Amino acid sequence: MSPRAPFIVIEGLDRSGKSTQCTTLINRLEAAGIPAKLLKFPDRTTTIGQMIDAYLKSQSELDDHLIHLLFSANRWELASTIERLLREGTVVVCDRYAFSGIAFSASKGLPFEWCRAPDVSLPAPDLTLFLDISPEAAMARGGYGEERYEKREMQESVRRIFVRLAEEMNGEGMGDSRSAWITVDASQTMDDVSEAMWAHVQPMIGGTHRPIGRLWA
Ligand code: NYM
Ligand code: MG
Repeated sequence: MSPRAPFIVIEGLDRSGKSTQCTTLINRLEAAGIPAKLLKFPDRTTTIGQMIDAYLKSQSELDDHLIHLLFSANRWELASTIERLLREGTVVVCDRYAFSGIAFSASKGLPFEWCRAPDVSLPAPDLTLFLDISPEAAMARGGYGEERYEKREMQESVRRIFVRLAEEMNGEGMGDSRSAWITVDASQTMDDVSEAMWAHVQPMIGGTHRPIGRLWA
């Protein structure tokens, strides 16, 4: 049986350089002759994604629980596509995933375990690269935009929860989740960040015979 491709998630605060680095990573994979597909959550193109987009732009008001479930549902919409791509040998790079879901909603005061529950059993990334930057440094990059959550205090709380998730993902008792979490210093130059990311991705590009894991299952 031919190996399946790895599933790679990029996480980080707003303005951590995630989107740029995701594109660079895809280009590098393709230059190495590896089929690769970039997905982004929220995926604002679906019907659910359009509801999320309107909420983020403050064009609609939704209960905190409801918007959390919509973000999760938006991942479940793509879950079978992710699995199919991996089995076909296409590396999937995801700009944000379930960790953003927990970090942002728990920062609004929803219970951590409640936030995790709807994402349990999603396809688990083989590698999560967390682009870590302080909210001050992120703001110095030209300030936050107009969307909900793009505020200093919110970003500080989100970062604390990402750090908690990092400890947990690398700790004992993760069962079948088996997802390596690597923190990358995102305050470095763009080139240094992409080099640091590539150093972790490059060894995986040959694929794996490990079955696709299930998040927190
Ligand atoms: N966000 C993203 C959440 O609150 N929950 C989620 O599950 C996901 C995937 O959406 N501030 C938040 C984080 C961002 C916002 O994402 C929009 P982006 O990557 O800035 O388009
Ligand atoms: Mg953003």
